[in-house]
Amino acid sequence: MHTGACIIVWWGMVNKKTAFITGIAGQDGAYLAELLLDKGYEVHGLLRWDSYVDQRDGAGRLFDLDIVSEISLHMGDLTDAQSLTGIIKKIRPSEIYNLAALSQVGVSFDVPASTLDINVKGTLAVLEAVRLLDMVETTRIYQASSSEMFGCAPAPQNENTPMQPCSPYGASKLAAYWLARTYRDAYGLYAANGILFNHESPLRGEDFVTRKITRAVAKIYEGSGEPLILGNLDSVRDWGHARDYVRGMWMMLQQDEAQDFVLATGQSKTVREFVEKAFAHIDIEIEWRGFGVRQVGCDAKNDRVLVRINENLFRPKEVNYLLGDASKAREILGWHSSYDFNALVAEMVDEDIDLLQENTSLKDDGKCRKVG
Ligand code: NAP
Ligand code: F7E
Repeated sequence: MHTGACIIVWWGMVNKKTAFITGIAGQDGAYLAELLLDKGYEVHGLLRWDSYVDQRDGAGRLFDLDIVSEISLHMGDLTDAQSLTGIIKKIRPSEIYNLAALSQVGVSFDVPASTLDINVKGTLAVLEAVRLLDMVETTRIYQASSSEMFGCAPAPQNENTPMQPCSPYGASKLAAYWLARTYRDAYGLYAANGILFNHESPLRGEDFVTRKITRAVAKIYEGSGEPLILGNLDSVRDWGHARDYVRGMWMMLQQDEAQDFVLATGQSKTVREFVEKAFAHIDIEIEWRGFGVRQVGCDAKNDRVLVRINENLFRPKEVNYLLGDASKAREILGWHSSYDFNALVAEMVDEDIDLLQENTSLKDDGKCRKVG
């Protein structure tokens, strides 16, 4: 090798960026890890102990993306500040993406104290670790903030919209958001809040409404007679694709100064429209009949009931209307969302059909089921 080439390789090795992702086994963590590996980063991730012990299950998305062998996984918990500090001290990452959270809004009403412990104290543990380890000059932090912080504030929402969270989850994310801003202002820490609107994908958790819908539609396509049971059909969300949003997270940490950014598509749809679009993808037209919780969604061709409502799935308080204005991210980061709503729904339904067919053929062969 030429001396020049040697120097370039050596320069690349000593300057290889190191990223630490909390919540690496979640939807965003997995896509972000993939993106950072593609960019040449050394990638480390925090895995909760039970996910660590049973990685095939707990880190299923990293196996699905076929990247698990390229990542260093560390057993820990966001709420265990000492062990977290120990991990950060060992890795000394140049970028930390704090994605770990109790992220299910409905669940946060049932376990509000755990929600605050993980989402607020966990974030504080990350910020404090960087400060106490004297890494303020060398480490940048991305904080996973959320459009749920806007709660009932009028749409469209942007970085200047006053926040009015209406769930324990929204309140916890707002507290964490302010902690990140406080550490930025008080200690000069590079901490950027990404205020992300809903983003989905085939890797979305099955307890979120989009994936619940696409899985049910795929099962019906494959012959299931079970209807899809949902709660509030009329809430409005601004749904994008997770791959676009993790790219935005990385962009936020490449600026000269830390700032907060909204990421959103600027298009809003109701849950009802998502249901209709997902069924339309398998050539079923949904016709709504009845009112309130007695409403049903029928196959317009044969009257078969495909969607029912269960009032237990309604939340104690709902965020009715989320629609993001991402002009700041477009102007400063050059970020844009590349998927439209139809493409997102189609990809999720198709992937769920493929997954069911793969699982069925594996079962027919008498082999193990695919994990994912
Ligand atoms: P997700 O799929 O629910 O992933 C969250 C991850 O956090 C999971 O892998 C979970 O691990 C981990 N985790 C939970 N508690 C933990 C703890 N105590 N210690 C360590 N890890 C813990 O969420 P996501 O959709 O990827 O979202 C990523 C982040 O962005 C979250 O902070 C979420 O609140 C935020 N956010 C998401 C959206 C969205 O639409 N997706 C929008 C705005 C903001 P286990 O799997 O082991 O439980
Ligand atoms: O609900 C309604 C539900 O749970 C969307 C998280 O990633 O995005 C996500 O929070 C809507 C709500 O997401 C069911 O009432 C109806 O109005 O998919 P979801 P979310 O609450 O918007 C934000 C930005 C985050 O930060 C969060 O981490 O759908 N809905 N029927 C239902 N929702 C669920 N889960 N299940 C139902 O059966």
